[in-house]
Amino acid sequence: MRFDSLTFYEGDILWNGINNDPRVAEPLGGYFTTLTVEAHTPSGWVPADNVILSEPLDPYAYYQIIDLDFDSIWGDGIRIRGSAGGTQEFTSIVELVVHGAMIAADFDGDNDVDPDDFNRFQSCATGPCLGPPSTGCYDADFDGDNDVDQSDFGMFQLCYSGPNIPLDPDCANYN
Ligand SMILES: [Ca+2]
Ligand SMILES: [Ca+2]
Ligand SMILES: [Ca+2]
Ligand SMILES: [Ca+2]
Repeated sequence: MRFDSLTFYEGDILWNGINNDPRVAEPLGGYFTTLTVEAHTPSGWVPADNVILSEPLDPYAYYQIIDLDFDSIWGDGIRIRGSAGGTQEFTSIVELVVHGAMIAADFDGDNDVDPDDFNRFQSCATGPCLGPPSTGCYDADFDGDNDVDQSDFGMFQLCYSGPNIPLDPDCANYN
């Protein structure tokens, strides 16, 4: 799938009494000094380019909520990585919200619609009114009528781009 941005929710930096109130004492840990974004691709974890933080990482701030914007990146997983600050070198996070889009027909999430994706589609085909699709194949039922048949294939064809040729994100707008 395509990842566009994420939101990092920092957790409790007073964890287990290690830190005192950061307004009166320098935090011993619980914060990142750097933050990068990586997507999992067929060639491993790849860093996102042009990551922009909505506010700077601040060791003295509790529960920071930071939006990270970056160039769209394709993969089947996403993670943040960073260096831990302070002598205790721990970090804290309560939630990570990821924004992106599943492009229908690009089943393997590599930003094209090619024979690899077709093989997946074909293995899911049921024929007209012969649904429901088997487990794990619901995303091949593009028109949502509980089968994977010629009408779904027609939609697949609209999105076909060829190997390593970027797909048209609007091909998914079938309605
Ligand atoms: Ca693909
Ligand atoms: Ca049908
Ligand atoms: Ca269908
Ligand atoms: Ca491909």
